[in-house]
Amino acid sequence: MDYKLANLRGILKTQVLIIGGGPSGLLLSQVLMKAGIETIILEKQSRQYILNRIRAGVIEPNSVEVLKNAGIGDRIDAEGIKHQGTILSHDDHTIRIDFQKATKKAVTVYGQTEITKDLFKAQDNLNAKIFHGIKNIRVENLCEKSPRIIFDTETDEQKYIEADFIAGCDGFHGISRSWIPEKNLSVYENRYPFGWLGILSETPPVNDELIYSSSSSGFALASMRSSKLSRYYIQCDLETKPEDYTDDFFWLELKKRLPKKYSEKLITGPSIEKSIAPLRSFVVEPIQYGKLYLAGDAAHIVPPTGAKGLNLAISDIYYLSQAFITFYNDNEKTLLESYSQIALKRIWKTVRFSWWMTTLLHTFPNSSHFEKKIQSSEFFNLSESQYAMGALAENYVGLPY
Ligand code: RFL
Ligand code: PHB
Repeated sequence: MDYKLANLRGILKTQVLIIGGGPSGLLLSQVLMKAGIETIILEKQSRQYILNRIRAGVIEPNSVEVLKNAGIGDRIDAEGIKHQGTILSHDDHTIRIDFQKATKKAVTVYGQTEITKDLFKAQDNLNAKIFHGIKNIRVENLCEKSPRIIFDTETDEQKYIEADFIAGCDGFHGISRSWIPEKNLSVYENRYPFGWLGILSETPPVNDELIYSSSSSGFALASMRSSKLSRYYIQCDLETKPEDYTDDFFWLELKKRLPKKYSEKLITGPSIEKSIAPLRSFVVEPIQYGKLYLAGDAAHIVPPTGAKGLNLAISDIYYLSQAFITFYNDNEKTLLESYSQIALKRIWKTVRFSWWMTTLLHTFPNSSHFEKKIQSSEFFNLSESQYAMGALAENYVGLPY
């Protein structure tokens, strides 16, 4: 169907059109709909596909608060596991970072998959309009009063939506970021020369707190989803694929990399999911242009070492939703106009922390003897300084909004 015909057949209209139905897009829609603002979500994948993605596991208290205010706190309260601290190790030296002592706060272990499930359910209860399987999405009049999005539905029907605003919540590989002209955009990127190979296994976690372990064989992380479900990661080469690693190899490598007192009690079993994620830091500036507002991984990526990606997406949505709500309720544009500036301040502090945690704990293939010595010294400085541990705790539990 051509564009004019679609126009004649009726244009869909909404207040905030959201590209991407991952955690950022779903949460934004949920918060706005609860405030009486109309939304439509356009998502490339099926709901099942999104719910099968295994990603984040650690949620900051600020994030829990935002999720609760959005009306999806019940299951987090009932099933989330509160962690008051975490273990860091360097070879066989271990330290415990006590979040509670340093900040009086705790993080919650609750999977991104579960948050997404809770958000879909809450959105269904509000009769949210979510188009799945959409294709060929493009934009017109981005800097005018009513920008338009044109796309093909799952059944190849062309549709056409006019909105007051567009929220780009379509992740790192999404399209919306490319709608900002290159000359208006600064890109900051750091690619790390390794990835994380992650597995999920139906085995009890090796410890009741997470273990971030740096060893001469490389980094490893022992995490969990519940008392019966473990999530483990090992640093791996970027050129490899998940199929290159047998479960036996994974467990052997993990044992080598965890401190002895933990590896001795590691319970192994078949993996039920195995995937590789490359590590990078990436930020664009500004994260608003015309009527487009970017949020979450569409605007920035951090390496997962500080458990910050999803939490940063949630803080973006907090700022952006407040800005839309004050615009619609009070006809006040200040927060919308300063969204990029306000959100980027917290984004950069979190990018710094994630880069620092990554640099502290990973084996860098070409690092000099000097850099290796500095890395050890950084760890021992941390282990001997309450202030350094306090700074880590403060960042790990999440900086204030
Ligand atoms: P998402 O989750 O990528 O969702 C974007 C959605 O947009 C859709 N999309 C499109 N839709 C329409 N049209 C297009 N052209 C589109 N292109 C894409 C996609 O299908 C998708 O559904 O981004 P969002 O919502 O911003 O959420 C960000 C988080 O997913 C991410 O930051 C976290 O998973 C990062 N992360 C972690 N974050 C934490 O806070 N704590 C953690 O413990 C943590 N662990 C992790 C992580 C990420 C990992 N990987 C796999 C990179 C562990 C790992 C291994
Ligand atoms: C996870 O459980 O998937 C997880 C936990 C902590 C991180 C990254 C990922 O830093």
